[in-house]
Amino acid sequence: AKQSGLTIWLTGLSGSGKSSIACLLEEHLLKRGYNSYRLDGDNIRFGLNSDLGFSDDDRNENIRRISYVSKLFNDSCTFIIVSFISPFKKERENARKIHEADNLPFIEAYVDAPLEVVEARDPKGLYKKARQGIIKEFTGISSPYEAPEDPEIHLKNYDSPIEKSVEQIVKYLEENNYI
Ligand code: GGZ
Repeated sequence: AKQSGLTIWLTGLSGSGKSSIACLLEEHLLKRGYNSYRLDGDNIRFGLNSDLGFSDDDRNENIRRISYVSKLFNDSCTFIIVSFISPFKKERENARKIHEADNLPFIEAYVDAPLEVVEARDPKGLYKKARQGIIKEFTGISSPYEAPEDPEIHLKNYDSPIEKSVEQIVKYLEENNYI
């Protein structure tokens, strides 16, 4: 049967592993023959959304545009994997509404890693700069992160290899007959 569209929406702090999970998941789905595509900072914040920064308003506009772009891809029967912090519950709920209004599955996956853990990782030194006040409005330090209360998928594998998180998502997709 021809696949229909769906969106897997990863949300979580900077450094929680969203991008790595998204890459590996995309690879897995492509190998199994599903048309899949990732939306992340590299292909959205540097292009379509290059006019946006990290104020609350700009983050909301970032997520609003991404919601509609992922829905458009869904309309063309592509599995979309979204990986942005998407810190605000209201905007994530709006993304869900935009999908569900067209009967497109919206699967929220919370990449749950404690601040202490991601701050200790700090591969790009961003948390350090945020603590020093060099980067303003940094999520988790000086800008809020509103954790999902009832996500479809709750990933708590921050001390395990990312394969484990990907397996958990794949299992969810299989159990719900999406793949
Ligand atoms: C949070 C920031 C900020 C601030 C730059 N706050 O680890 P990264 O570098 O590669 O991922 C972070 C990314 C977050 O962008 P998003 O588009 O996902 O955010 S949102 O959904 O809130 O719109 C980080 C970098 O951009 N970055 N400044 N102030 N992250």
